Amino acid sequence: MKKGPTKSAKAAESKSGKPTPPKKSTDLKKSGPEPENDKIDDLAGNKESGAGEMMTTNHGVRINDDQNSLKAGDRGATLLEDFILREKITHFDHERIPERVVHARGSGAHGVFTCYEAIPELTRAHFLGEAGRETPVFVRFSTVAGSRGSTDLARDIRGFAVKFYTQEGNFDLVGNNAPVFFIQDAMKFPDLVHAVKPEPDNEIPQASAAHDTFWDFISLMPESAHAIMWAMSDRAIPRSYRMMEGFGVHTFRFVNAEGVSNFVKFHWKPMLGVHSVAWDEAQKISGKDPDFHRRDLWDAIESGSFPEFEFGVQIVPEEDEFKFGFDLLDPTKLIPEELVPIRRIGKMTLNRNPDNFFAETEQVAFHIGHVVPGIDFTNDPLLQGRLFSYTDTQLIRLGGPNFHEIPINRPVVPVHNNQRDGFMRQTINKGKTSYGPNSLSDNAPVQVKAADGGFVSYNERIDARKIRARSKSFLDHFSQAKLFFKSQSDPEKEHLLDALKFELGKVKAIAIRERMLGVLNQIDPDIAVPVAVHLGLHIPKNPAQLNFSVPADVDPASLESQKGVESELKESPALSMANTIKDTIETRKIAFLTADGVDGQSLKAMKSRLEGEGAVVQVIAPKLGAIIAESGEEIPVDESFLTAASVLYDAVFVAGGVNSSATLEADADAVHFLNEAFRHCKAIAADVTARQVIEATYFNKKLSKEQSKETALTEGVLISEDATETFVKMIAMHRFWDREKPMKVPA
Ligand code: HDE
Repeated sequence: MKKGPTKSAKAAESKSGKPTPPKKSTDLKKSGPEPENDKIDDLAGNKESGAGEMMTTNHGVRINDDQNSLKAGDRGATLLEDFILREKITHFDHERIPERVVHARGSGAHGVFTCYEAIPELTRAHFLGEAGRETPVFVRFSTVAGSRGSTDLARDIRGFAVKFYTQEGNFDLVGNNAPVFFIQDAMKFPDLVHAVKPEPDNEIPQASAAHDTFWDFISLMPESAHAIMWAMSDRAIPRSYRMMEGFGVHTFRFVNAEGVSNFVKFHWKPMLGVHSVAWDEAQKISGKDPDFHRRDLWDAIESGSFPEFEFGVQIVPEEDEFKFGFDLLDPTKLIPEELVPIRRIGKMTLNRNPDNFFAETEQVAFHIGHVVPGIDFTNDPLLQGRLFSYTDTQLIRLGGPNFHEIPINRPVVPVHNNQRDGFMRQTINKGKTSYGPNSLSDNAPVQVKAADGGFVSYNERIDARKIRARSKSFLDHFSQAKLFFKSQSDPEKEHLLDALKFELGKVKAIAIRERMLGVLNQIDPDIAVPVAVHLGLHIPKNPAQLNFSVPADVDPASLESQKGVESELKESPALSMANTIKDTIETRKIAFLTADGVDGQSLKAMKSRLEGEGAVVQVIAPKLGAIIAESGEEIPVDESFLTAASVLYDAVFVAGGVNSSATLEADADAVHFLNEAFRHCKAIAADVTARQVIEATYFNKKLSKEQSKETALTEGVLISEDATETFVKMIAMHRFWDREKPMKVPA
């Protein structure tokens, strides 16, 4: 991760930013002083409000009075003639556009992608063609089910969409933070989304799958079993957008200059590791700070701690298409990393926040069909359906066929074709010809040879009958769901079971709960039994034949014997977050609990050590302003116990000082802060003179009698004269999940 002032953001940007489009005589004069605005904004004539700028109407007429409407006398009726008022109100009336049908809640960032090494043997894509080659990107992270204003911490899959502004046009990798999807065929997508969205009669619940219609659908769609495992796992409550993996989900194709194709799965690997929060914590964050992920992303970039993700590919040669016990075209299956290792071929660094949320994050239009030469599609039936949906949805959401002209969607290379007119057309095309072939303009624009970068679809042989069907190779729905569960650490398994108990516990219809137990039992009785016990139900002995993924004329029972091959792996360690990166505390937020009389020296020593490692420290006290240290020095306070909450931090330090400790020990909010941090398995350290504050907590009696630096690394609590080194290690471990169940405290 790069550290440093915004200067480095600018430097990275000017190296990597989009090339300035050629100036046109019609361009408006640029008024923003920021150099990065040169790239996208020039053509659009965008402006940043600056000192001394004169206010005008949208047509450039200078406004003399922006306070009063035009009236018939100062106490009279408003006149229809007031074109300034009407323009202002009309614009306001239309300021909201339809939100995305799914993925409505999102946050964006600009960045740069850097290629590690050329891979011409795999793909002719120019942006992957040279070590060190930089390509500007825009990323949008999102939740799926909730509305635009919903909470970031909903249990949900996260969208992970990246637009690469390459020298050969835009490439959009529109992925998720889970490698598999709920359904196998695009035909079922509207049903899935209708089921998960708030119920149509009362629009309840917001941003949550924990309701009858979702589980009704899922219980009838066994192909969703694997994705359900991911959605019920801690992956669905990430600590940060900066700490999640991203997946292209479908199998794509790489195609090289000779036209040779390999199958490819795309991956994003976060440099800070993959981390999550606790479910109880997620629910509380949703109230304390529903913008938690948005704020986290924004703050990290503002502070110069640029989020970084490595770009990885799994390559499967064409001849190995049928080598696996699952179908590469089935989007409910992943390729275990243990079978096909991930090759890391580049890195994405997010180094600039958007200037305007609406213009960029809201108006960005991704499309799985935006590919560049060297990247191509497979026949995954979900992928194929997506190829239609994305442009179609932009037509209604962004108001017409010219959304590609919105600055955030423009390629950095010139656009020439015979498409014209339509709502909101920005380009002023000159000349008489808008057709081809033509002789009046020398046949321009001309087609481009493949050798000169023209896109040529992969020459796949197709020999088939027209048919509505599901391939038999798609019908094993449970092997990989089981593989996922078996590969989790014990705490992860517990969390997944708790999530199922919670979600199904919110379902009102007993028949749906029971049917779902039948499905879970087919994945693994180790899942179904504990969930059934919690629900107080029996697992159905003969689960109904649930395969609805067949046409009306086929008897689902006839498919029983057509299950796919069991996964060859019993476990895949790469699927567990327990095996992620745990060697950095960069950007972790640490709460320092303090009060008047604090030992300023020990506080400062700890603060500078943690900040030196890239962590963010905030001083929290009973009230805002400043605290007076033992020495009489004033130490500024960042948050009070009223404005802060333990769920917004990764770890807690109780600073030393006799008076400060006495105050904190007696302050119920301070003690609650600690209890809650403990319940959520966070690292806690206290100066030795603050022992009494720890003694006031519920968890004190659960700690080992003989405490040491060793017990600190298993229990996650350290009381010491010199806590710094061990505390850094404890924070880097992220959470002490193992203590969660045996040492649970009320908080
Ligand atoms: Fe999407 N999806 N999707 N999707 N999707 C949209 O496009 C759709 C699917 C994903 O930040 C929509 O512009 C269909 C899989 C992301 O702007 C819409 C099908 C994956 C985003 C749409 C799928 C995704 C979207 C809504 C099944 C993971 C947010 C607004 C055939 C690989 C992009 C929009 C952003 C958004 C359709 C399945 C990822 C309606 C029909 C699988 C990250 O077009």
